[in-house]
Amino acid sequence: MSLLLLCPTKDPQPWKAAIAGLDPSIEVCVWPEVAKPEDITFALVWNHPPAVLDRFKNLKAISSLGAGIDHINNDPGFPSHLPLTRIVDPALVQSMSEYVVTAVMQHFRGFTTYATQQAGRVWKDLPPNRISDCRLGVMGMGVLGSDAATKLHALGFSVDGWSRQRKTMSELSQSFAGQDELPAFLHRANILICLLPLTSSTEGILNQNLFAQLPKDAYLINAARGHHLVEKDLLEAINSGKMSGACLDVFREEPLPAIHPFWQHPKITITPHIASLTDPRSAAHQVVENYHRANEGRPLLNAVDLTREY
Ligand code: NDP
Ligand code: OXD
Repeated sequence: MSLLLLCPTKDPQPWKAAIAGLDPSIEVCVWPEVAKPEDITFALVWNHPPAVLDRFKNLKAISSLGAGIDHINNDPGFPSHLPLTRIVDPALVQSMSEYVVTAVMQHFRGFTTYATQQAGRVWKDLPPNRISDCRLGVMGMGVLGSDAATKLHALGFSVDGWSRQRKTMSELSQSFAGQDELPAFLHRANILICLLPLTSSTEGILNQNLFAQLPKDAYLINAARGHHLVEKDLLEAINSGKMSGACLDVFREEPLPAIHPFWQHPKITITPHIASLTDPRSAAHQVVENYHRANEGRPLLNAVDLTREY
């Protein structure tokens, strides 16, 4: 029995150290150096090459290294009969809320405009904003969205949420649910924050039709997945003056190609998919626990319901 780190874009050393610190008896292999593929019973996966997973004939379960599982679910070689788990971790939640609060505040306090002014040595104030006049709309009220909404509410913002099932959180001004209530949710969102999983229902959801339903000068924060956004529709909405800008952490192609128009756009802030990075020091515990559970045929922590795709 061995645990495979199948995460070519991540440094394996912190994971190896964290796993060894919790259980030194676990044999950890790092892709592509796998001497005995038949020994692999559990795989921790991130940005893996497609059609590799089905080479491990004795796999009992697969874990995403992150909260999202779309990268595994969308792999045609994914052995979908196997249980799939994802990371649910307080450190990941905290880090995402920090990102979202930062992105909201930098827009709300005009820091993007002041950065442009600084480049031209311009000393000019923007009209004051009142926090109570700025309504935020959080798309995706799961583990990450609900924490971000709570922290933004604590700062004084009016926060709405949108999800499949209605929520009963006192921090929300209103909880909107389902496709039918999406227009009402959008009509009042001055800042729209996307924390949805990427599924067949949410792919391309941030498009021209959606932007048209937002108030004038709305701002977009997308920290979910690049494929939620129709990039040319966002450029059009910003360049036409309909939207005031965007803060984007995720892109259809990552790394974002050097020629991409987002790089130079004065109203778009870009971060390189760092909104919330899984920290092995806190997340390895559930991976080790699931490794043992999978080998012993016990129910897994943070199992994904593949029928809903998240
Ligand atoms: P959860 O599964 O906990 O929450 C997903 C939320 O989205 C739920 O509230 C769910 O509704 C809602 N939802 C799903 N489908 C729909 C739909 N069709 N219509 C309306 N609402 C929908 O996920 P997390 O909060 O843990 O993570 C969200 C995503 O964030 C991840 O999938 C990942 O892509 C992204 N992410 C990005 C990171 C980054 O660094 N940029 C880091 C970590 C995650 P309901 O509650 O009713 O089920
Ligand atoms: C995740 C991510 O899904 O980092 O955890 O994108």
